Amino acid sequence: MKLDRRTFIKGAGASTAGCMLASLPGSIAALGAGPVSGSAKHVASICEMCSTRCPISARVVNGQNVSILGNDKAKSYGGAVCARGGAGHSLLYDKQRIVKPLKRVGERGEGKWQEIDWQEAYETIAKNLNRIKQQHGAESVAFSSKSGSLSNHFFHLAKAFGSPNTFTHATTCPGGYVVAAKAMFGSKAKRDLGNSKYIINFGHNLYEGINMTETRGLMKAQSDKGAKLVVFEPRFSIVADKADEWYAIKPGTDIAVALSICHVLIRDNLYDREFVEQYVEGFDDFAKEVEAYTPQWAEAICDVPAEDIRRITHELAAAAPHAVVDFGHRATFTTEEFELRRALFAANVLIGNIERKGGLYFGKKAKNYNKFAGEMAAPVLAKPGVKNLPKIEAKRIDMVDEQYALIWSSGGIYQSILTAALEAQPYQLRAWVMSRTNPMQTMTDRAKVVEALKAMEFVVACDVYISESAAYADIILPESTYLERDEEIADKSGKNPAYYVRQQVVDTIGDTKPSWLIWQELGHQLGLSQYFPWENMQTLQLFQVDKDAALLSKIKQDGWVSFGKPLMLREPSMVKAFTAQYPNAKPVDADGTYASQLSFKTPSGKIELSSSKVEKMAPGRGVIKYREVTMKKADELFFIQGKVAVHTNSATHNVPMLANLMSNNGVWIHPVTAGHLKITSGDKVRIYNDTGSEEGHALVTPGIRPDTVFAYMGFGSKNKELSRATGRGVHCGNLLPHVISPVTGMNLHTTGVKIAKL
Ligand SMILES: Nc1nc2c(c(=O)[nH]1)N[C@H]1C(S)=C(S)[C@@H](COP(=O)(O)OP(=O)(O)OC[C@H]3O[C@@H](n4cnc5c(=O)[nH]c(N)nc54)[C@H](O)[C@@H]3O)O[C@H]1N2
Ligand SMILES: Nc1nc2c(c(=O)[nH]1)N[C@H]1C(S)=C(S)[C@@H](COP(=O)(O)OP(=O)(O)OC[C@H]3O[C@@H](n4cnc5c(=O)[nH]c(N)nc54)[C@H](O)[C@@H]3O)O[C@H]1N2
Ligand code: SF4
Ligand SMILES: [Mo]
Repeated sequence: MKLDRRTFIKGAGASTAGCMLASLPGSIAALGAGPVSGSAKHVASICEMCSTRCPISARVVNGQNVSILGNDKAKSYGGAVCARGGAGHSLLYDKQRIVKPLKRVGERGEGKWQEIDWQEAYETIAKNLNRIKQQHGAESVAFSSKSGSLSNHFFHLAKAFGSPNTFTHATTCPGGYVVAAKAMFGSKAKRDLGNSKYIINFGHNLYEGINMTETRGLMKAQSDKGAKLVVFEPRFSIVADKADEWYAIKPGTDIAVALSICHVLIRDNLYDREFVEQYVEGFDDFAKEVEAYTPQWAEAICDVPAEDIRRITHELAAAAPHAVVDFGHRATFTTEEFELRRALFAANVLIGNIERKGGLYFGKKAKNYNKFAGEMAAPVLAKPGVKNLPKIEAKRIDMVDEQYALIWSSGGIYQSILTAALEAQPYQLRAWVMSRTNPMQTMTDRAKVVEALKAMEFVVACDVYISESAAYADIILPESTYLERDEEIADKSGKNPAYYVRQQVVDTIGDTKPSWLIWQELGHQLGLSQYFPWENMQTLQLFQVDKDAALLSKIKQDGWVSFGKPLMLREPSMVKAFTAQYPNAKPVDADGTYASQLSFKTPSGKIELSSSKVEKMAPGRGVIKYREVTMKKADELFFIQGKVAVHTNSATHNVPMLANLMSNNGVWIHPVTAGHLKITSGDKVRIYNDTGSEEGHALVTPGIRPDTVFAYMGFGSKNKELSRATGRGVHCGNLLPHVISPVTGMNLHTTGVKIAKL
């Protein structure tokens, strides 16, 4: 193992400089790793190697190691895990994992730590947070966490404490399409890739950015159903490689193709007129707007031949309604994500694929599903919580502007923490408590994140590693890994209701705790005990199932329990199977569907292709429109990023098994561009812009546009404690400017860079 120059302080006494990282205080190595203990039988649980959170089945094998498989009961996941899911044991037993609370004893970010016990950690945090609250108000503390099972308890603590400033990763990832869907449909939408016969994909990287059910859906559509896949991607991704047609679209110009697809659908009378008449509000305004968006117009903007756009649109319409224009996932290509994702949804609306096989649909949670079934087809889970939470008067830092009103419940504008910390806009933030998030890598403008962390009076991080961001905390709280903890039952309903639960597989290593317990115990220490009345996780789970112990035990035993049959309201075969199962089901329409029951939580109750609500929030944006955006300077190259199959965001680059598979990201560059710059594959290069500068190595490939460079994200950590990841590859977040996009509040992952041989 490599020696590290930093000084670590163990217990009360300082260890010498140059101590082995393997004996980092608070790590397993410092404890001396013992044999593996836990369940020798398969335990059904949930993966957390990424936030797809697949159902798994795991056990300890011969006291030696942990085996992780998929759960056969969850058919849409195929009973499988991906490479990262299979590497959970490598995180669990990583000697660099933290297993004791740590207190900073040097400068922020200097890397000097002292092990402390939980009581001291809680007391230190409570003393500081309560002081800041007293002096400046609870709202001056920001709480941020990746959303999911872990964030509920954390945000409950924030509310009990009195701060409105809670943030998920929304504006770095799904916020664009979620906000667009809320504006148009009144709720989130899902896609039924597996049953689609024609799929148009705008950089939805499903064969690398894996989402088990969707990735399998795309595979199923392509291999079993013979679906045609058309991909618009600036680089030759694996999805592009598996496509029937690939167009190397100019970065950030997808909206022009999307709008011209809508243009052709309307002009050539290919759209589903009946569907539009029944369900759509604002069609005329939209149709008028897209009149100008011809394929020729789009070709000039995005380098996609007009003839192909026209032909593809005709093919799409011919396959409709079992066809889909995929609305993507990480919606951060431009500042106009709101318009792009709305335009993509609009194309689906025009072909009338809503609630049809292979199209878009809305989640069927138990409450709604039971209404259709006319009986308790699926249990409805109760939501644990307390009624008497304090009323918070302070405004959120990101909600001062009306245009952002649609974001509220999806996590806030994460990067607004930077503006509030550094410019006191709209007021000063003074403390940051973060859990399962690593903004230094994942937010953008790393230097500003460092500045913001340094400007804070107090910082707490809860993680499984000393992540790049945790390295700047005052107190680090070590969470048990997902294999060591129990959590609440989670709702994973899709076309029918489904539940699953995370369960402990192995005995807890070291002095770690599950985060629900951490936030409860901290709540007590903060003097907020009345808001944390539950005893333990079992109490919470029983509350969820209304004391139905048999149901709880079934969910735990099977690990995946789904109810009823998949239902899409406008799909005759599905409605038929549904009504055959439930004798008291709602009566069907004359055409044998529930089409007349389809309604939308928008002001008009219809799908809003144009929206007066949006016009009021953000004047000029009621109708979906093309707006030109400048992503780079004339003499720069586009810089874009994506996921790689064997790593997760910023989370796994230090996990030994995955670091062994891949520990560096080459910078993809086209041979012609490389030739001009005298760069050949493997050369050391500098990639730089006004935001930052990074060193890496070139990967010369024709699989990228000549005006674009690409790197897989999450590499190039600058934190010495993550020794397997430090300095390996280009750190993308260090090159991306701090931006808050209109309406969605999204940050931005595409920018301009220059590149030079070193
Ligand atoms: N430049 C650039 N930036 C991006 C992206 C990009 O493509 N390019 N992608 C964006 C996207 S899509 C997303 S979703 C975000 C994700 O960004 P984040 O929300 O920050 O999530 P991760 O990087 O997945 O993981 C964050 C931290 O969680 C810790 N962690 C892992 N498991 C646990 C656990 O069980 N408990 C606790 N307490 N901590 C744990 C990890 O060690 C890691 O430090 O990044 C975004 N940022
Ligand atoms: N293995 C793995 N799987 C993951 C994750 C992971 O980190 N690793 N993270 C999970 C998470 S949090 C998410 S959000 C999803 C992300 O899922 P996706 O959004 O599908 O994946 P990304 O790779 O982030 O980005 C999508 C693709 O967009 C391309 N691209 C960049 N700019 C443009 C553009 O202007 N136009 C077009 N058309 N394409 C462009 C990139 O080259 C990239 O291939 O993946 C999830 N699954
Ligand atoms: S996609 Fe892979 S890493 Fe993500 S939850 Fe599923 S198995 Fe785990
Ligand atoms: Mo994401």
